This record gives sequence, C-alpha cells and structure tokens, in this order.
Amino acid sequence: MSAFTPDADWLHWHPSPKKPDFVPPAGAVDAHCHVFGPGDQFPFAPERKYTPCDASKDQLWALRDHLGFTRNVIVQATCHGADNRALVDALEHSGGLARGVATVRPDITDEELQALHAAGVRGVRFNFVKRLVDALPFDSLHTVAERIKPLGWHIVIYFEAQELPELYDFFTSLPTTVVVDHMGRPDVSQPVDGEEFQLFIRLLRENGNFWSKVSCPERLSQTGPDTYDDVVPFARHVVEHFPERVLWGTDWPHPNMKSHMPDDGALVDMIPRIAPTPELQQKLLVENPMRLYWPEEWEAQHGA
Ligand code: 0GY
Repeated sequence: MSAFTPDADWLHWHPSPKKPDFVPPAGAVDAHCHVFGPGDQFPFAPERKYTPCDASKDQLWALRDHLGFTRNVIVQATCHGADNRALVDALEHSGGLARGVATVRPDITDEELQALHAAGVRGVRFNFVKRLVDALPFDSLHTVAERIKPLGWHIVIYFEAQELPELYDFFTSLPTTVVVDHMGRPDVSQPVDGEEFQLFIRLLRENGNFWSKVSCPERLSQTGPDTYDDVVPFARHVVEHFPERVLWGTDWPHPNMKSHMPDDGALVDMIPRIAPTPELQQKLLVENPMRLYWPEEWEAQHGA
C-alpha cells in the first residue's frame, strides 16, 4: 500500500511496453525521466500540484534494460519540490549509470550543492509551467544560476510555447548551457516554419549555449499514439539543424498524461523517424548526453 493516494484521474505508467523494433546504439542515454517516491520512503512535497503513483528507481532500471538503453538522466519532478532525496537515492544506487537534474532554492548551502554534485547531479531545472509550480522570481533564478555555474552545471528550462516571447530575454541572460524541455512545447497544429516554432528555432540558432530535448510526442501530438505523426517534422527539424545540441528521453513515468499512457517501446520506435541516420542517432542518444552529463568519461575515451 502506498503512503499517498494518487489523483483520481492519474494514469499509471504502461505496465508492459513493447520491445522496440529500433535497437539503440551501444551506451544510449534516456536523458529525460523521473522517479516518484516511493511515497512511503520519500514523501511527496506538501506544495505539490499533483499526487502521482509510485515509480521507483528499480522500475526505471527495468525499463532502461527492456528498451535497450544503458544510462538515465533523472530530472527532479515537481511533486517532490526542492526535496531531492528520491533523486539522490536513485543516483547513488545507479552504479554510475544515472546523472541528475535537481531543483534547488537560492539559499542552498555550498555543502548541499557539493553533496548533490557528489551524488551525480549536473544541472538544475527552472520550471515555468503554471499548472506545475509557482515559479520563482527572475532574480532568485539568477542567484541559483550564479551558484551552480562554478560547478559546471547547466540549467534545464520547462515552459510552453506561448510563454516564450515573454521569457526570451530572461532565458538568453542565463550564464550556463541551457537545455529546453520538449522543444519548448510547440503547438504542432501550426506549421514548422510558422512564427511560434521559428521563435524557438531562433533561440537555438542565435544562442550556441542552448540545447533541446526532442522528447514528449505524447504530450504534443494531436494525431495521437502510437506514431504521433504530427510531432515528427518538428523533432526532425531540430535534430537536423542542431545535431550537436539535442537530447532524447522517454519522460517515463509520464506525469499528468490525461488522454492516454504511451507505450515506451513505441516512443523508442520513433527515434529513426526523427534522427534518420546512424550518425544522427549516435549524437542524439550517446555522444551529446555523454558530453553533457559524463564529460570526464567521454573525454577520456574520445578526447575533448
Ligand atoms: C515532464 C512533464 C510534466 C511534469 C513535470 O516535474 C514535473 O512534474 O515535469 C508535465 O506535467 O508536463 O517533463 O515530466
């Protein structure tokens, strides 16, 4: 029995995803996923906007192996607030095969930052999606940015496309590498070369420190599973134009999905449609995430 009751409309992650037809290259990284609790061990935060079902580290490792991946980047989910204990526990039990993106407050101590780094945290997430968090003011976020910069960490930003015009100047003022979640959540009923998505493309084109996750077709698609056809041109455009600055992730356990729960194996099968050559797949799934999250290991094997 879990210590928490999930929201009444909560969709449980897929219990038996298909074995993907696409075989990821050796050492592939799922660069966007979460752990939830388990709630009896790692309680959800009082300020959370949703209560999920449990999704443990061992269940994440089982999915990783089933999908043919080797490593994970675990992103602190808002249901845990700035309490990173479940994340740290997962990282510390990953045998070095997981890195993390934490949520921190401006008053975090240097010792706490060092402890997160030692556990494998390499970034912080700034979330601007109003249904998920009450965002901190820009000056607090700048303080966090300056605190984490000396550690060589980066900043992950999550926002919806209609917010980008307002947030653009703040984003470009950030002093680190910046990774955008889910291509900035475009409205995929609009054209790839339309005004909305082209503002996001401009952000990437004019700011070499910006990366994008080409993830979450299940959240963006209006045509739906299992092929999510309407998302493909957007993700492929980003991969083909910025092949050195893209990451891919499952987004398991897919918080707050309301329409359906994706089959994670089907999500993996989309990869060759958005990264159509072995070279692009190698960058997307291995080289780029290794450079960002395991740079020492990557450079020792391949040079800087
Ligand atoms: C995602 C997306 C969502 C949730 C969170 O931290 C979170 O709670 O990121 C969402 O609801 O869109 O990336 O997992």
